[in-house]
Amino acid sequence: MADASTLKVYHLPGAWGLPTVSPFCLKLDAWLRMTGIPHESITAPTPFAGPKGKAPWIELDGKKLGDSTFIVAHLAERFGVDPDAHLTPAQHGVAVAIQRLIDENLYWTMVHDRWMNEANWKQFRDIVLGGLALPVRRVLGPIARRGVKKQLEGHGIGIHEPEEIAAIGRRDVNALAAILGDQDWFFGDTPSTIDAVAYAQLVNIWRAPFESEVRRAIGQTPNLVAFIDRFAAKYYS
Ligand SMILES: N[C@@H](CCC(=O)N[C@@H](CS)C(=O)NCC(=O)O)C(=O)O
Repeated sequence: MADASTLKVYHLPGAWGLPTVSPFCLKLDAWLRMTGIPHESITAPTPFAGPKGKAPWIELDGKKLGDSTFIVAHLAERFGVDPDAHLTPAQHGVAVAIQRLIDENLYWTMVHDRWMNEANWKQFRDIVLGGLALPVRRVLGPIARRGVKKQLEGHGIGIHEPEEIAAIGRRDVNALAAILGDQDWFFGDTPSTIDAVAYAQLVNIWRAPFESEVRRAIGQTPNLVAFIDRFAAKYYS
């Protein structure tokens, strides 16, 4: 019987063999696998019940907490785990910079490809809204899409042409491939939080059967494809 000290993790629905199509939700899921913290995983049909209206969120000790980065920091303290303990201060700094590239930039190129490309959207809407009854999905779909278009414009990436957005995404992918080089993990032989961040975003682009220049770019970087496979084999086999 679950009590308040049972960690409940809420995430958006999954597809393509992934537990969730949200990179932020998958980041948290991957980090929980990395750290072995026991939890109950719950699929939410929308992010609206989260304390910030976004997924993922958790419930623990009678409180709700949103934002994958805040959640990771809170859980690391609450459960006394630190998969980044072996990093130097400089590596901690680089990890923040890589995470910004992934969460605040590369993520939005994926959002553009999923939501704004007509052919991709026709497939994706039934996945991302798949937890809702069909009549609700039909009403909510166009409203959600308009909201995402506004978010893309607010971020800034949405004012660009599709080819320009593809170039931005390609540059991020190539930067990640160059940073990883021939290492197994972003900081050498031992995985750390940034590997969960990178895996969650890259696999969400790579596994989705969508038309995407950024996906093609990942396919052209064998070390990133090997990294995705390595992470999946270690934590999701
Ligand atoms: N900074 C947040 C971002 C979370 C986020 O943007 N989640 C998306 C799903 S991938 C979401 O819930 N979007 C709904 C919306 O913006 O309305 C985190 O790290 O958790």
